[in-house]
Amino acid sequence: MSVLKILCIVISIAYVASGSESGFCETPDECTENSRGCPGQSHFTGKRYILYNVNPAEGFNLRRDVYIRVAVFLRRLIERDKEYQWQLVLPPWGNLYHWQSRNIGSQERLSWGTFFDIASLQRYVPVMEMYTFMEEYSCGNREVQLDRLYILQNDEEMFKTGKFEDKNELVDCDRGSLRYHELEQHLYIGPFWGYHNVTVRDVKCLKFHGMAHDLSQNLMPMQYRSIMFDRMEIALHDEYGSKEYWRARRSMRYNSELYDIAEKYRKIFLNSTNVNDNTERPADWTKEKNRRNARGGPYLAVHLRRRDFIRAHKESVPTIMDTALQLQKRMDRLGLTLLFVATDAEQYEFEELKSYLPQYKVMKYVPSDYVINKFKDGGVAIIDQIICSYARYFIGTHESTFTFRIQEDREIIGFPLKTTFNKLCKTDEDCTIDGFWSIVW
Ligand SMILES: Nc1nc2c(ncn2[C@@H]2O[C@H](COP(=O)(O)OP(=O)(O)O)[C@@H](O)[C@H]2O)c(=O)[nH]1
Ligand SMILES: [Mg+2]
Repeated sequence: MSVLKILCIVISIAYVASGSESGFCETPDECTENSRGCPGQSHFTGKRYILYNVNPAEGFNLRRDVYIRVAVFLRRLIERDKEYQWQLVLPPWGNLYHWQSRNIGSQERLSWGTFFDIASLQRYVPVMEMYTFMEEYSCGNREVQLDRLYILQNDEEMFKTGKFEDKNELVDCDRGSLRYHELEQHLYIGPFWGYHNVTVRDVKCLKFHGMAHDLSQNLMPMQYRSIMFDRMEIALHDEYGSKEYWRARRSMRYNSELYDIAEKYRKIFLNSTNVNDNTERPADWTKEKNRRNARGGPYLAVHLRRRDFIRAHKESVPTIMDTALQLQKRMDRLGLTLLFVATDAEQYEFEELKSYLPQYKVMKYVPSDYVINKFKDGGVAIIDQIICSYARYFIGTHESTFTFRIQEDREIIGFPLKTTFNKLCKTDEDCTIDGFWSIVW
């Protein structure tokens, strides 16, 4: 037995004796590396880390949905498995297709704290920012080496035949198309959110079909301390729309400064305050209760999705003129004269919309330099979403996940259903709603 191995066992025993979780020591190298860098940490504790990433083409609001799948999966895992302390590492935000503002600094490697309230998330499952993970995991070393990465892949055959069944099968990777490359044995580099000091020992391709919890069979915590799943959007929800889904969703409170900015804007420009609008909420989401008596500020909010949607959803996206007609009709019926527009439209489209609605006050949120520099395009979009979520009446865009997240927030705040599940239609005639995505408490 080598000296290193003996050293390893001695340290292991010392930890068991001192009351911490029994550890393991796979290879002498890892053991000495870690014990040198940071005594009393890492391999000898029961901490296990799950990381994930999503297809680069996916937008911000679908990514938020993927988070819920992972969070519910992790929560269930923690309930079942008390042997390890499972931690979820939050994938930094960056390089999203829609984030096109220039001269506001880098929109890469943004922490979750930029957009969300981490303490709130932690009331649902133990999460940590990537930078915290990197420090903790590598014990202060610069290099971070993950143990294993699974790249999830759809089973194309199932999509062809339409016969879907659960699958969790290791397959050969098509190395040519992989975004991860083997530099040497046990050393792969890849697009780890732009962190060049992150590598992984082992990459496996996994043909997967099933719910997120089916992924647990791949964790192997006796062997691996850190596991990452790429293309996590392929895993399905364990509990879509259940009480557990909504608990995870409710834990996704935004960064409190974003609420403050939206609140100030509502007060100044939309004559809207939580006290007047019956939209006060407890600071802690776990204390929130089922209700349907939120009133909302005296404005109609519309989410007007344009740009890529004009082409991708031709059959449902109206012209600006048809949008104005539908809005006017609804405003008049409700007796509202204030219109808040959240949109990714070009400025000239917004001007066109306003020109059709001269009888109303039409508002759009324009961030200050401070706000756009600090919170970037993602934060400005959230401010738009918050303002929409406090309106007396909301109209969204068909099939937009940006709209879905607003509807969910309104469900949580406690609005009557009919004030929330409304959408713009191609023309005024074919306006039927698709049903309600109601909250479960
Ligand atoms: N500020 C702002 N940004 C928007 C609005 N609508 C769309 N966007 C931007 O465009 C992106 C849309 O992509 P995504 O989140 O995938 O939603 P979806 O494509 O509508 O389902 C958002 O994440 C925002 O960056 C809006 O009303 N306000
Ligand atoms: Mg999208």
